[in-house]
Amino acid sequence: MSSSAAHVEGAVDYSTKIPNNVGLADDARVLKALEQWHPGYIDWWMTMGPDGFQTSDVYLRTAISIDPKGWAKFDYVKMPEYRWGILLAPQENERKVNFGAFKGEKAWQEVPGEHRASLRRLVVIQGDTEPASVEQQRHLGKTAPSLYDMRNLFQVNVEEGRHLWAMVYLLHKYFGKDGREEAEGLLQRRSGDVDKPRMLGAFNEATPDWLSFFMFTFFTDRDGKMQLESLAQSGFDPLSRTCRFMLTEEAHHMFVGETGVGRVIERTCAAMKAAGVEDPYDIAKVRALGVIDLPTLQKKANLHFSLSLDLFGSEVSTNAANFYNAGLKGRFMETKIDDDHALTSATYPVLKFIDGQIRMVDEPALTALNMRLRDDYVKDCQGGVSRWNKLIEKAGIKFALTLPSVAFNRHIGEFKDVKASPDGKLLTEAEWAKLQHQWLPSTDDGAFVASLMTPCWDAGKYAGWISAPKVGIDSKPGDFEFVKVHQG
Ligand code: BYC
Repeated sequence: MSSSAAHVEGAVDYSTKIPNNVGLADDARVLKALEQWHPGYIDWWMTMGPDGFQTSDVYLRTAISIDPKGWAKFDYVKMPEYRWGILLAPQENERKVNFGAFKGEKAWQEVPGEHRASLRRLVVIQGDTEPASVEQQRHLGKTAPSLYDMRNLFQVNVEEGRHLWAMVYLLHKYFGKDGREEAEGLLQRRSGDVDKPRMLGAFNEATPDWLSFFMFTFFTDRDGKMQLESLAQSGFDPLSRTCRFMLTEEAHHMFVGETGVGRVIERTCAAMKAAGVEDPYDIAKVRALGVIDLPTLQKKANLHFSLSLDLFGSEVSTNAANFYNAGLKGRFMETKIDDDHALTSATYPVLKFIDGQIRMVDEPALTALNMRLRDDYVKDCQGGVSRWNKLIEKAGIKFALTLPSVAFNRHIGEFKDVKASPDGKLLTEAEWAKLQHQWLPSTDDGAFVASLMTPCWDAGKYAGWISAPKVGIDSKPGDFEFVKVHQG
């Protein structure tokens, strides 16, 4: 039996240097290409991955199968020894192209020639975000508020690394020489670098503290979810299968974000109650308790939400229309939508800036696909924000977090040239300059949050600004040593 038979059962073949369920042992060309890419990746991981923890033993989850129930194996691993691999969801025999001009055709197992450049671009953009986020988060281990949180950070990081591998596999397997060059480029660009920045805006921003990390994993990883859901609809079957498996990992990243912010809220509310502080806007009093005031949480949410909205591109986009028409990138839950899946005559309401006003106008549904995906995203975000508000309500504090207007603090699309308040009121440049720090984190806010970022690495202990989680990872008890740090 060939070793590739393993992937039929959904198990992962560990016999090659690169664990996989795509039969790499029988695909000498791609195996060799990936083995040649491997040292560059490790070099990138050692220089740009988690700073200071490469020899630590981390209680990590590794995928050993793609079976939804049985794929996670937990054990202590040194991160550079993590088995990054190529994992695709199982192939569905009768899968079709489900939307666009080629709807009804058999899903493609090879890249359709005329859409090669578009497809490569989508894969490269997706791939570029993965190492970018690891770079953005590389300093956070040093200020981890607990070993539990540190472990979650590193889990997210190794999985983003694996998502990079997933895209690099597609590039090597399906895009020949230019695919190889793009795979190299993914190791060359750097988050925030002036000369060779990462491709999308939000991935060049700093993640200076743990509150930013939690907001990032809540808001920006959720863009990841929406984009992966859309790519999982792709008529190019290997991309669809790759994204479907990535989505199973993405869920944990958003869990880290939502529960992370939730635990900050719980701790703040508990400290306020214990000290008899009722006014959430009495920032000095709340901060004096060593916890993060709720208005600062709102500012961080405003920042990360608006940066993440930019990741959807322009509301009206011919790129998006072309991707859809070509069967490359669908809508969120495409196959569950009840319409013709061609969108040649449909319209969709789009919020635009017209004659000095923010107005809703109908646009052809095909060009409005970014807007539609963004609407789905906003709904998804709102669910999490409402859950946060329940925590505040339960504590009896009069405060509610809100999502700012989609016109607030934008750098891409309809609203990039206007200034608007979080409630969507248009402002002059002067008003914006005066008021922006009421809505976005100021230098002082940053310095205050930074002042709380002192490491807390005793097993079972948590920094004073965040509460303990309800349950440990892998049902481990509260005092479990999630990371054995061993710093020299
Ligand atoms: N920054 O028609 P337009 C994730 C460019 S996150 C810089 O407006 P389009 C993750 C655009 O490339 C998900 N440039 O937009 C999360 C185009 O350039 P060209 C990542 C931008 O193309 C956390 C021009 O503006 N995956 O996985 O319809 C941790 C006009 O484009 C930006 C994807 O994004 C920006 N924000 O949509 C780890 C999926 N926005 O072609 C991971 C793949 C637009 O004129 N990408 N531009 O040079 C796509 O589907 C689309 O490319 C975009 C943009 C949604 C990003």
